[in-house]
Amino acid sequence: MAKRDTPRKRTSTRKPESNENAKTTDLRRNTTDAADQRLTTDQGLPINDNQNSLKAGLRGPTLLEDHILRDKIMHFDHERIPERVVHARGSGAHGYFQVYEPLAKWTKAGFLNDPARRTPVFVRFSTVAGSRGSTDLARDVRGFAVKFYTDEGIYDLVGNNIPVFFIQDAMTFPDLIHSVKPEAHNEMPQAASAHETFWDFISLMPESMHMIMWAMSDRAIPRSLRMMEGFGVHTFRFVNAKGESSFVKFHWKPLLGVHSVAWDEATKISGKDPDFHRRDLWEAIENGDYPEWELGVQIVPAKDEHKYPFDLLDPTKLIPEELVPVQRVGKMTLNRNPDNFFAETEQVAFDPGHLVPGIDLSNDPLLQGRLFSYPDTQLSRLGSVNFNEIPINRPLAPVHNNHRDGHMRQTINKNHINYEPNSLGGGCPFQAAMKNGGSTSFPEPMEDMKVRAKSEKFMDHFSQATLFYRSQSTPEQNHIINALRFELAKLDTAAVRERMIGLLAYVDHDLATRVAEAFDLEVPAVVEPLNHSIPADTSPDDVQPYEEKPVVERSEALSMANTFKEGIRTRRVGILADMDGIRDATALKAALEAEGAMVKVIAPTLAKGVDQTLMTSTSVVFDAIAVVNQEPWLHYPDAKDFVCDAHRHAKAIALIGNADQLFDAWGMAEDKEGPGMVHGRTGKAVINAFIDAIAAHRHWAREKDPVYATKA
Ligand code: HDD
Repeated sequence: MAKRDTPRKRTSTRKPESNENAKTTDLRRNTTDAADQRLTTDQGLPINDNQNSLKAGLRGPTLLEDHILRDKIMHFDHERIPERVVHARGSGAHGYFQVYEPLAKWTKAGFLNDPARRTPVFVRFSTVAGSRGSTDLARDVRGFAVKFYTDEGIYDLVGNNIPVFFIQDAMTFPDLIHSVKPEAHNEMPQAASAHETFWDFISLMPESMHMIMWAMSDRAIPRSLRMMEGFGVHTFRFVNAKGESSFVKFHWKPLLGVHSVAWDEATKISGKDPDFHRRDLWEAIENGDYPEWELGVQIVPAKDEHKYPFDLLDPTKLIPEELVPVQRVGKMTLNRNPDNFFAETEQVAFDPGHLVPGIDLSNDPLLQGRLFSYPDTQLSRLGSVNFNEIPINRPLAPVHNNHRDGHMRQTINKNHINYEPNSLGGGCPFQAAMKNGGSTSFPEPMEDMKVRAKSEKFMDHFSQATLFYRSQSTPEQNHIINALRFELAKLDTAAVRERMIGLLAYVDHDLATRVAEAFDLEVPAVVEPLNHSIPADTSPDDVQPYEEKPVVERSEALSMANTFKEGIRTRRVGILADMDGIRDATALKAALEAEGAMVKVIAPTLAKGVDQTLMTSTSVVFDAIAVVNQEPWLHYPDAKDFVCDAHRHAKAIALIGNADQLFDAWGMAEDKEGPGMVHGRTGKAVINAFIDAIAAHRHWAREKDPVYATKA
C-alpha cells in the first residue's frame, strides 16, 4: 500500500475568529496546524508505517522491541482520567464578558470597572448526577460555571441554574450526592433522582424543600443551555477601593428568555438525541448565533445584613427580586467552540476560591466547605498540583511565585531563588501592596464560640418553598405535581413516600393533596412549622428573631411564564412536506429563516429541497412543526407520532392546505383548534400567526393530561 507523506486538507467549517478574545485565548492553544505535518512519535521521530506492528516474519509474532506500537498503545490505555464526582456530564464554550458601567461604588474588581475591556471567559454547563456519557435531558440541576481570565488573575463564578441549594452545610454534601447517584448495589438508575435512596435522604432533610420545588419544576429540564438562568447561589461580598463592603448575589439572565421542555418530551429526547443540549450549544455558536447573558447583581448594603426574615448566609434562600431588584451590569457572549473537548471542557478546573480583589467570600457554611473540595477534587481528577498550568486553567495575568516541581511541571524556573523573603533574587517575587492590586481579605470582625450549629433563621425550611410554588403559573404547578407523582411512584418503600407527603403539606396543602391522590394517601394536618430546635448550648445572644411569614407572598421573577417571548431566533422548526407540498414548505422555510429560525423540511425520501427523512426525524427536537397537506401522512405511523407528540408537548403547529383533516382522521378533531394552532394556506397571515405562536414557545393551556386533574 502506498504510504501517505502529504498533509490532508483541513475540513473544518469553522468561521474565522475576528475578535480580541480569540487572540488572547489563542495563547493557550497548542496549535500544530503547520501545512507539512509528518506523523511522528511523541519524541518527534517520523513514523513510516502506522498500520503494521513489527513482526518476526510476515506471519510471525510481534516483537517486544516495537517501541512505536508500545508507545501508541500505552498512551491510549491512559486516555481516561477520573470523571468529576459530580457534574461529570458537561459542555463548554469560550467567549467574553463586558461590563456596561463601572461598578466602582461597590467593587474595585478591574473587569467590573472598565466598559472598554473584554474579559475572556470559558463557561462549562453540566448536569449533576449522571456520568460523563449520560443524557443531557435528565431531570437535574444544571451547573453554570464561568471562568473569567481577568487582568488580576482568574475569577471563577461556579454556580447553577437554580438560585438555591438542597442543603445548608457542606457537611451533608457527600450524603446528598451518595443518595442521588445510582444506587451502590446495582449502579441504577443513571442520571435520575427518581429512586429510593434520594427520596429517603430528602424526606429526612426538610431544609431541601425549597430546592426540591425548583428541581421538580420545569427549570430542571431546560429547552437549551442558552435559555436558562444562572445563579452564584451564595451571598458573596463586594469590596470597593475604600475597603467598604456590601453583600452581593450574582445572576445570569439569558437574552433568549428562560424556556423548558415537557417531561414526556425530555424522556423522548433522551432516546432520540442524548446530546441534545450539547449539540444545540455547539450548532448555535457555529452558526454565529452567539448565546448571550446579562450579568445581574442584587446588592445588600452591609448595614442591612439582618434586615430580612431569612439569613443571607443560608444557601437554601434567595432574595426575592421584589425586595432587592436585580441590576443588569454587563453582558457575556459565547462565541467560540472548544477545539478539543478533553483539553478544554474536561480539563477545566473551577474553584469558588479563585477570587480577584473586590470580590470576597461570605461565611455561608456551604460555600466555606466548597473552598476545600474543589482544589482537592482537581488534585485527584487531574493528578497534580500543577493543574493550574494546563492551558485552559492558566491565567492570562502573569504568575510569579515560589511553587516548584510536582507531577507534570510545565514551567522551567530559571534561577535557584525559590523562597521569600530573599535578598539573592533582589527580593523577587515580592508581596504586592494593596494599592498595587495586592489582594486582602475583608476584615470582618469576628469573636464567638466554636459551635457545630446553625443560626436560628436557617430553621425556616418552608416559607420560600411555599413562595416558589405559589408564584408558579397553573401549568407550572401542574408540572411540579406531576414530577413529584412520577418520582415518588418509583419508590418501593411506602414510608418514604408518606414522609414526603408530610413535608409537602408544610409547603402547600393543596400541592400535598394532589400529589397524595396518586398514592391514595391522606395528607396529615399541619400543626406548626416543622423546625429543628435550637441546640441547648447556643448562647441566648445568638438567637436571632425569626419570622415565619415570607415577606413576599408571590414573586413574578420566579415563574418562567413571565419570561421574554419575542422573536423566534434560533428556534427549531420541522416542516412535514412531500413533493406535492414542497413549494409551500420552501416558502414557509424562507419566511421563518428570515426571522432567524432554524428550519428543516422533512419528507419520506431525501429528494431535492428536503433536509431529513421522516425515518430519521422526530418532533421532540423541534420547537414547532408545520404539516403540509393531508397526504401522504395519513398512512405513516411515524407522521402520526410526529404530530401527536408536538401537540401533546404544547408546541406551535401550522396545518397547511388540508392538513387539518389529519386530526379528524386520527380521532383528534377537537385538538385542531386551540392556542398555538394555525391553519390555512401559506400566505402572509398564516406565516405571521405561526411566527407569533412559535415566539410564545409553548401553549400549556392546551394540556389536558388526565393525571393533572384534581379529585372532585
Ligand atoms: Fe460543586 C463541581 C456548582 C456545592 C463540590 N459544583 C461543581 C460544578 C458546578 C458546581 C457548576 C462543575 C464545575 C465544572 O463545570 O467543572 N456546587 C455547585 C454549586 C453548589 C455546589 C452551585 C452550591 C451552591 N460542590 C458543592 C459542595 C461541595 C461541592 C457543598 C463539597 C463540599 N463541586 C464539588 C466538587 C466538584 C464540583 C466535588 C466536582 C468537580 C469539581 O468540583 O471540579 O469539588
